[in-house]
Amino acid sequence: AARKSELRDEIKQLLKDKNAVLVAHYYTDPEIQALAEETGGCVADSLEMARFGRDADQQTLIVAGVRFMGETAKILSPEKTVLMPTLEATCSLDIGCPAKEFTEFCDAHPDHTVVVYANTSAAVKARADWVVTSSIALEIVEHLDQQGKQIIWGPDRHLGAYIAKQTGADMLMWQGECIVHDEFSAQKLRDMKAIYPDAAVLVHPESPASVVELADAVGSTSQLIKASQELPNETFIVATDKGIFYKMQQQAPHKNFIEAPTGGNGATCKSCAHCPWMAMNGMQAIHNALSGNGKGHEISVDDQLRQKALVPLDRMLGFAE
Ligand code: CIZ
Ligand code: SF4
Repeated sequence: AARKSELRDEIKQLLKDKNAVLVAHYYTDPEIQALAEETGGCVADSLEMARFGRDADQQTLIVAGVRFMGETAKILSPEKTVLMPTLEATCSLDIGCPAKEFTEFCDAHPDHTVVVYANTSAAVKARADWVVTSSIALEIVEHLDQQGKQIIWGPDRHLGAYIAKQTGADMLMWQGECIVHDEFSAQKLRDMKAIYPDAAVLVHPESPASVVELADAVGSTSQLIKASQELPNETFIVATDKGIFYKMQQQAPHKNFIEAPTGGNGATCKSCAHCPWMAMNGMQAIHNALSGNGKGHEISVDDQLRQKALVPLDRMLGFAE
C-alpha cells in the first residue's frame, strides 16, 4: 500500500513536470480513473477522450486505454506527444479487421459509404468515409440512411446488427466482435433477471442480439452511465466491461450494480467482463511511460495515413458538435 501511494504521488509529479495530462477510458482500473480525475485529466468514452485530447492545453497526452485510442489522439493532435502505458494494448475488433482485407471488401462495393467503428487501426480509418463511436453511431447511420446511402459497416457485427435493426439502413457487415461483450449469455441473464425481478438491465450493443433483447436500456458507456442515474431502479444488471462500475457507483452510491453473467452452455468465461487489453494499463506502466524517453510508449502514425484518417474522424466530430 505504501508503494502504491508513492507510485501515485510520483505520477502526479511527473504529470506536472512533463506538462502531461492523463486521459482514461471507463474500462481502465478504478485507481487509474481516480487518478485521472484527481489530476485534471478525463475519464470518458472514446468519443469524449478524442475531444478532450484534442482540446487539452498540455503538450503530452498519456492515454490509458487501448491502441486505437492513442492513435486517434495522435491523428487529431500531431503536434502533441501521445504516450500509452503499453503499446501492446490492442482490441479484438482492431485485430479482426486487417486493413488489406478490409480495403478489398470496400473496393468490391465501390457504391457503398464506408462507416467504421473507432476501434480500428489508422489504416482502416484511412479507407473510411465516416468514423463512429458507439455513442454516435446510431445518429450518423440514420443520417446516411436518410440520404439513401448503402453502407459498409465494420468491424463489430453485433453493434452493426443493432444499428441496422434500429434504423432499417442497408448495411453490409464486416464480421468482427469484441471478445468481452460477445461472452454475455442471454440464457444466464434470463435466470439472473428472475432472481432480481426489480433490476434494470443495461446492455452495450457490442453484445449479442439475444442479450440486447433483454435490456431496459441499450447504449454506449456514457449512455449506460446516464441510464444508471436516471432510471428509478435500485439495482442494475450491467452487460459491459466491469471497469464501468467505478463511475456508476460514484454517480449513484446507494444503488447496486451487478455484473451480467458470461459464458453460456456451461462454458467458463475467458475475459470475464473485463477487457484483457484495458487491464494492461497499470499504475506502474503509467509511471514507466512518463519517466522514460518515450521508447515503447510513444504513438506515431505515418503522416500520409494520418491525413487520410483525419478526414472521417473530423467528419464525426463535426457531426457531434
Ligand atoms: O468497447 C469499447 O472499446 C468501447 C465501448 C469504446 C468506447 O466507445 O468508449
Ligand atoms: Fe476492444 Fe472489446 Fe476491449 Fe473494447 S472491450 S477494447 S471493444 S476488446
